[in-house]
Amino acid sequence: MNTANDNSPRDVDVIVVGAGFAGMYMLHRLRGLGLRTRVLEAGSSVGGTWYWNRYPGARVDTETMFYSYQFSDELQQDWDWTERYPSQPEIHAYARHVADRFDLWPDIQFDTSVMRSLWDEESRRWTVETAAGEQLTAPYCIMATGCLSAPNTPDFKGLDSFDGPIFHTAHWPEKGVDFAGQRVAVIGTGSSGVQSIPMIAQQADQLTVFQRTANYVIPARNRPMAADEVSEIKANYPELRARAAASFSGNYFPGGGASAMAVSEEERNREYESRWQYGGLAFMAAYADFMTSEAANETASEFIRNKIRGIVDDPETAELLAPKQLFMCKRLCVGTDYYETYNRENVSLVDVSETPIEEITPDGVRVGDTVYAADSLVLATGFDAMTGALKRIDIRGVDDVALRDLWEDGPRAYLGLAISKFPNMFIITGPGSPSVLTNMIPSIEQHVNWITDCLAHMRDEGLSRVEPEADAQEDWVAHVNDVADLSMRATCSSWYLGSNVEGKPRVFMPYIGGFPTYVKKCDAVAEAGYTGFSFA
Ligand code: N01
Repeated sequence: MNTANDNSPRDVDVIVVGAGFAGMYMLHRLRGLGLRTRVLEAGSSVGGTWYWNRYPGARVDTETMFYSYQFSDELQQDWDWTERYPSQPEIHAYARHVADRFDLWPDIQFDTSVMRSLWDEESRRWTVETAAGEQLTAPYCIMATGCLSAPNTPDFKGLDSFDGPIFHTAHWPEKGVDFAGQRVAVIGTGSSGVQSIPMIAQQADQLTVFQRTANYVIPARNRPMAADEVSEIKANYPELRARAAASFSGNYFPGGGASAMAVSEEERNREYESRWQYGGLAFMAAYADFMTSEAANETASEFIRNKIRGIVDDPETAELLAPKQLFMCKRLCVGTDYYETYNRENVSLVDVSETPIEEITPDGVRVGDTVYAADSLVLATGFDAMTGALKRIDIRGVDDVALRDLWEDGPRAYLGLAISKFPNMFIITGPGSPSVLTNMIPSIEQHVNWITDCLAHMRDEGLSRVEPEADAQEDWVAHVNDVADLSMRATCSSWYLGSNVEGKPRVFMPYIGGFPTYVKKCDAVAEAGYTGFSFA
């Protein structure tokens, strides 16, 4: 592996920040345009989220035959996924395979955190500064920094005083952790907690889970991929990918009904049961009105609550695990033996919804007057989603305006792709694009393709500066908010809204108008000569 280093050129055509699935594909496409590119990556390998999130049980919850690149038919035909929902090591191996196959390594500089990115109008260049003080310049800067990449560590009183090790699921030690014989406390019951809790429970002597909000967890039904199933999907990839692209979330789910209220209770429950057995996120596609009809939503919610009551032996624990908020309002979780884990004698659940965690003490977690003893603490407390990774970099555009200040009341970006006052800068799957509400890899590919086309257009037209017009951006932000207001998804506390991070403005960040509508809009903008962008 030969990677970019201090001796590589410092002045290039494009700087890409991040070597996850977005940064890798962006590099590949930029090379195709003949642009000299340097990718700066904080981790020590490619893969982004699939490099950092190495906690026990980490695996994707989108069927991986579809959670994969489609830009290269050879790649999708050659690569064999072994499980319906591959684990982090397998996805990371896939990322490394892509880097090998397309010879990406020489242009990626690892262990390099970007601290600052400054626009200079006179030279029309970005200067990007790393934590080591290195400076690189380029006319274009592309932020492939990820939507869920800035870990959120709540400011628990006394956290530093804890005597044992503290692990964040999003920053897990590469060599793994052995919890054998230990008392472990896990804080957080989102997707990361849901996946890691059953695994930690199998190892630890005692596990105490601190739950602030119960989540809906659908069984994954993970299994090895059968050879004939793989070959059938591979043979039909173009058609299946097209079907996924035409669906609201860019996912391949078995189709459902228009309204849960339009069918009898018996029929509805048959549908729910079949999706519960099928497993995974496809449960969301049972009926189209879960986010527009409270009554429809309640039927799915109650079905799942009853499942929990049927699985969990202790009725009090079952009631604590039964979610109170709308189904799908928070990101739906997919798990393996999640509810079953609470039947183990070494696992206990502490509800902190009404009495919050007071402090972390040297030997445990205090809630009210009780200290729950722990030797190790696991923070499954999620991310400063969508804006965190960008705001943690000091990005300055025209007239030295700071992105952090401009976004103080919430993110504003045109199509979630570019930001007014930040010329020649693009963001991949930024706020205001469907991103986290969709299958991420197709969404990444769509953005990378769009940016590549825009850069090719500029080259062909002899242009060297692009920036969204302020009015077009405001119109798009207003549209994103209007669409969000139509959905009940924006009504409960969730990281989509920023409500998991103290002090973060409450703004529904992703575009909830659906993947096909969004793609059409982006294509129309490009076909009309990039309406809403000004060029020079
Ligand atoms: O983070 P989360 P995550 N005191 O924000 C709790 C993707 N992902 O890392 O809900 C007590 O969902 C917080 O409580 P509450 C996926 O998109 C995918 O689990 O805010 N608790 C919550 O329970 C996912 O949605 C995969 O009340 C506190 C938890 O910490 C997204 O990443 C796997 C607290 C955080 O849950 C984020 O998931 C993993 C406090 N002060 C992640 N602060 C797959 O593909 C926070 N919490 C399967």
